[in-house]
Parts: sequence; C-alpha cells; structure tokens
Amino acid sequence: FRNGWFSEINDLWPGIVQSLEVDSILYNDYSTFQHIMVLQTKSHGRVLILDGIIQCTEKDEFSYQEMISFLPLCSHGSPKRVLIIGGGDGGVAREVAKYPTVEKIVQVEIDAKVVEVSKKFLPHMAKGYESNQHELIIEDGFKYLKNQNDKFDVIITDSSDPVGPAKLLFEKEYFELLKCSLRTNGVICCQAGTIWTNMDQVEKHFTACQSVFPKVNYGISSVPTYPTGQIGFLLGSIDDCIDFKQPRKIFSESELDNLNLSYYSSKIHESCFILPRFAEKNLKRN
Ligand code: AAT
Repeated sequence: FRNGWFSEINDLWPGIVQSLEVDSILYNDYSTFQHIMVLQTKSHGRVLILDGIIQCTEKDEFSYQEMISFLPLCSHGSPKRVLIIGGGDGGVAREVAKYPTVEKIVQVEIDAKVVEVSKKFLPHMAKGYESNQHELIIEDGFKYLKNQNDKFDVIITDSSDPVGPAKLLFEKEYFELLKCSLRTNGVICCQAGTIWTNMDQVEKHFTACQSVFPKVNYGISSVPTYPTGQIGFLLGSIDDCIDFKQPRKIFSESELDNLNLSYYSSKIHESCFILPRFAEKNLKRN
C-alpha cells in the first residue's frame, strides 16, 4: 500500500505493476495456506487478493470466469460431469452451473477460508455455491486427483499462479492425473498466464500439457486487472477429433443473453486461439 493505492508487485512479472486506488480494507488476514485480502476499490468494486496477487475484481471477473468455463464446456458440447480445481471465489461454479447439459459439479478448493470470505464479501461470485448440482470438497487439488476414481467430461483448473499452493498444478504429473480422471472425449482447461511477461512459463506449461494430451491449444482473453491485461487458457483433450477452434455447441445471441454472458460468444471462442506471431512461434501446435 502507498497513499491509498494497492500495487501488485511480484517476481513473476518483474519491473511492471498494476495499481488500484483503495477505498477501504474489508478483510485482511492469514489462512493456513495464504494471505487473504478483500479491498473496496474506487474503480473496480471489490477485489480478492491472495498472497499479494489479484484473483478477481467485481468489474472484470466475468471475462475470466466465462472464458475458462465456456471454452471447455462448448468445446466438449454436452458435458454432464464437471470438476473444478481451485476457484474459491465461486465465479467459475456460477458459470458452469449455467450450462444446459451439466448435471453435477464437483469443486476441490484447498482453502476453506477463501470460500468463507467470498461468501461474505463477493456474493455475486459466490452464488455459484448455491446451485444444487454443486458439491464442495476442501482439499489440495493434486492430492484429490491422486486418490479418487471418478471420471469427468470437463475439468477446469482455476488456480492461482505457480507460486505457493498452486505450484504443482502446472507440472506434467498434474496433467497425467487430469488425464486419468477424464471420460472419453473429455476436455481440460487450465489458467495459463500471459504471453507478455511470462512467455517462457506459458511455453513450459504448454509443453508439459502437450506431453500428456494429443490435442492442446492456448486461447487468450483480456482481463484488465491481471498482469499485462491478458491471460491465457490451456485446453487439452484425449479426443483426437476435437478442434478447439470449432465449438461443438454454438449459442445464438438470444441464448447468450439468457445465459447472461457478457464476454463469451461463439465468435470469441473461434478467434481466441489466433495468437500474435511471436507467441504462435513459441507454442508449437498440433
Ligand atoms: N476465479 C479466479 C481466481 C483465481 S482463484 C485461484 C484459487 O485456487 C484460490 O481460491 C486458491 O485458494 C486455489 N488454489 C490454489 N492452489 C490450490 C490447490 N493446490 N488445490 C486447490 N485449490 C488451489 C485464479 C486467479 C488467477 C490469477 C492470475 N494472475
């Protein structure tokens, strides 16, 4: 903090910082796993911050939560069982619960305190927990996958960045665990960082995913309050016939309105995998 501004200073993006002007601090404490803070800001509503890193703001969270959810859901077409790893604010559960064919949502979040704090201070996101298809398990996502036998159509990893409790969720072994928990034609989608300050890391993450899944693609979305304003998603599948650029489910304009989608559309889905040339060259496609 400095003169009423919060700055997201982190070694993951050296030499560059995003700052938000703060009205008040609503929550500020340590859980067993991380430092949790909720701020009321001047321009972006309430903001959830874990270990000094912005997780979501009320103003632009929809971009991230809609994309990380609807990219894999519409790529699959008719998912029934969905697993969410992380996503403590509840926003991804809120989006997944909108999808017509979904019958069951299991969410594995490591930190009960993030859930509790989100229910109290971020009700618009935490309403994901109200769906009666939803089941919450408080556990480390990596450990959960290692010890369970259920299979899912879509697995979404809405994790924090690869420092702290989420570190293992970016490794090859994690993708192997995801693969074991997928049904035939299953699709995974993971938070995968920005090509601007973290190209090396995106490339490493992409390669790890590609060593396990025959089909992998990296799509982008703009989220103004994430570092550099851009974030990406890794999509992977064991289904050789899948083409992530051609969603199996196309929603009409009126369906998108009814689903209350403000960022995602079928056109955005088709175009988000078209990357700037430098990124295209670094991510060897299949
Ligand atoms: N919905 C957008 C916000 C997130 S939340 C990331 C969540 O992952 C947090 O609730 C955190 O507690 C949880 N998490 C971290 N590690 C694990 C783990 N090992 N198992 C289960 N859950 C975990 C993402 C923000 C992206 C930020 C981009 N800069």
